[in-house]
Amino acid sequence: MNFLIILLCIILIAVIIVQIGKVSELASSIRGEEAAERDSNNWSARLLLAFLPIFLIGCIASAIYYYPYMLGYGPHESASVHGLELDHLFNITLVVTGIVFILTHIALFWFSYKYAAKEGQKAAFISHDNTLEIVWTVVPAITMAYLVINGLIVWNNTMADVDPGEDIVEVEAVASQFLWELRHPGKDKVLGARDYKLINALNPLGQDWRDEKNIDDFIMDTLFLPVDKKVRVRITAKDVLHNFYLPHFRVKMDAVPGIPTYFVFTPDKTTEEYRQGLKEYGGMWLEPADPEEPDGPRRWETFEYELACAELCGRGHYSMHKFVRVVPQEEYEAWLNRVEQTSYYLNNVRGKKNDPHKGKQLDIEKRFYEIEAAAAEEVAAPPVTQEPTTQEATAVEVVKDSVVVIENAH
Ligand SMILES: [Cu+2]
Repeated sequence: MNFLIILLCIILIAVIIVQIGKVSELASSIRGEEAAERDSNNWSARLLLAFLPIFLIGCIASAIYYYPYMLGYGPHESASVHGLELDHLFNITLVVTGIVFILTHIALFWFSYKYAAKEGQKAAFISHDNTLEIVWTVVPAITMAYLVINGLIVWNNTMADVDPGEDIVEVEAVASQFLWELRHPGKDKVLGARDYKLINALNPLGQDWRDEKNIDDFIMDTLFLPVDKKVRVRITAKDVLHNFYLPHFRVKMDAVPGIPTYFVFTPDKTTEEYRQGLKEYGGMWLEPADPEEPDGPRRWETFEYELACAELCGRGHYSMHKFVRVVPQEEYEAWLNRVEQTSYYLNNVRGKKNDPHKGKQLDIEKRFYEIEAAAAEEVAAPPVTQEPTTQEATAVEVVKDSVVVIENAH
């Protein structure tokens, strides 16, 4: 037994000696690495300091370069009333965060240089500093409170709904993969009832035809809006999450299946006024819209407000795009008179098996006869200005069809 213990001790002592040898070997190699690390630290510190002016100048230069392209700057002043308020708030936030951004980055890179590891230098131990802690708590608290309170005020103004009985234009935007269906309430200004259970190939929005308010509702290809009038958009989706986004009007709202949302805004610049603003701004807006046609229309002349989907909703997300046209009130009324005949009900349901108003003379039809008769008397009828796009070229064709429907109804 004693022999075993002595043998174990000898083995352990041998192991310890070997380990001590290894440790001293490691220590010497670490001393070499330390020198290499110090060298690398010094280089990193110098490079970080050199990066500071390049980075800050790059940030400022890119902001100046993209200035005319950014919403809220250059010629892109908001085209809606609440948008101006939002842009102002964005600018305040940008100034505050911009100052913090620049100062913290100067401190970050300067400190990396100044306090890089040096031989024989020990880090100072500061347990706490009351003044410093009060300053870095109170200053951000006051700034954040200012931004948040202002944000809440602007949010409440932006999200305010319309008052009952207020004179507004209400339209509906229904999103689905991958298109927008924009429903106009027609002359009665009231959107008809819908029920998702009624949705089928012949009734894409699930309109309840028993509700007479549906009779004059029509689908717009371009979102036509009158200037200086409150617009309320009912927003919903059929399948997945989408987002109703009108960048020039600072309008953005999720379209959620099963949860109706809305947005109220007042466009205060017609498409033509916005185009004039772009023309006055000059620069790239004076270039030809099509580079292959140098004498063709300029970019400012072809500008259109746009509606886009701002939620990555699937493979065809990019194609959820429509134009928005803002026109003076008189032009809007004239447009409404022309396109009212695109009523979905009259063109697709009237007289069919599922028509609940079969055999009944409808007011809208009487009105159309009068319009048709007046149009026949006029030598040159005004052209339909609603522009067909690649997605739905229904507007013009439906006008043609509606004449057929009206004739059949008699
Ligand atoms: Cu979408």
